[in-house]
Amino acid sequence: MEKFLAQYMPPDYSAHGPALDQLNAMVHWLMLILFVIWGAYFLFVLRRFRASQHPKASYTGVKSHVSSYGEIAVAVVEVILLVGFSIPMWSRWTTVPDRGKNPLEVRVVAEQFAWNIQYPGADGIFGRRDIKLVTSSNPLGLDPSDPRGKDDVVTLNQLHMQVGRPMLIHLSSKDVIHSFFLPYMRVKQDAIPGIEVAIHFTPVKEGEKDFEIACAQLCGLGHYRMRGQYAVHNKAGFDRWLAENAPQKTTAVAVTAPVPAPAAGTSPARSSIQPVS
Ligand SMILES: [Cu+2]
Repeated sequence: MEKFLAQYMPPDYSAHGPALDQLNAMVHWLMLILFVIWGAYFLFVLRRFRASQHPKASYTGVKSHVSSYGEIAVAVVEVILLVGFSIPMWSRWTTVPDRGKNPLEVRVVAEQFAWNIQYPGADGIFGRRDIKLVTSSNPLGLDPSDPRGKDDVVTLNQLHMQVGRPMLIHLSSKDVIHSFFLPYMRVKQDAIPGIEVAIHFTPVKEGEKDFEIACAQLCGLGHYRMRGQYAVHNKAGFDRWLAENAPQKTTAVAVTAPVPAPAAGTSPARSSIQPVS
């Protein structure tokens, strides 16, 4: 089943991906078994209670307690699934990697129709953001007077990662609900206005070909072109990228070139480099 499904899935580049694909295969098996059993039962009932044998309906119904026991059994299985599997998995997913694992922290702020991405820079601390400072040339509302933000790297639709290093993404949205989808990383999470959701995963293979950030939530007329790219580098490659995109001494925030260029008139126009002072 897993091999069969893999033909229709993008290749897997993340540490948690194989477990997720296995679960996907298990759910497909379970659904297939349920489908066959219920389908057989349906056919049996159609024949057993056909109108030619039973011209008059019985209004007394079943007298035994078999169905009650069946329902209790289903409830017990569901409690086991919830307490034994779902809650531990949920807690694993919501426990973010601690500082000891040196995660690469990134802020991703979705908007119609782009992904704004902020790296904390050399000091490892994000600059202050204020919604009052958001303009078309400062999409994240970064405070230019905050010294911690001076070294922050801001990109549009470009996410760069380091192989083997956990990613910790703080995801939010400026306008409507979007969904941050990295198919090769087996990551999908809604971006919700007013809420910052932390997601984490570890890319385990280098690559960038066909890596696309997709918006998986119909979010407006330009939804189809709300795309970004991401790349997984080795350490040297990632450090080089970060150094190349680090802001100049005179520039508080550097923005790498947007790719693909937004169509005219449908998105706030942005220059490729945006000095904020
Ligand atoms: Cu969207």
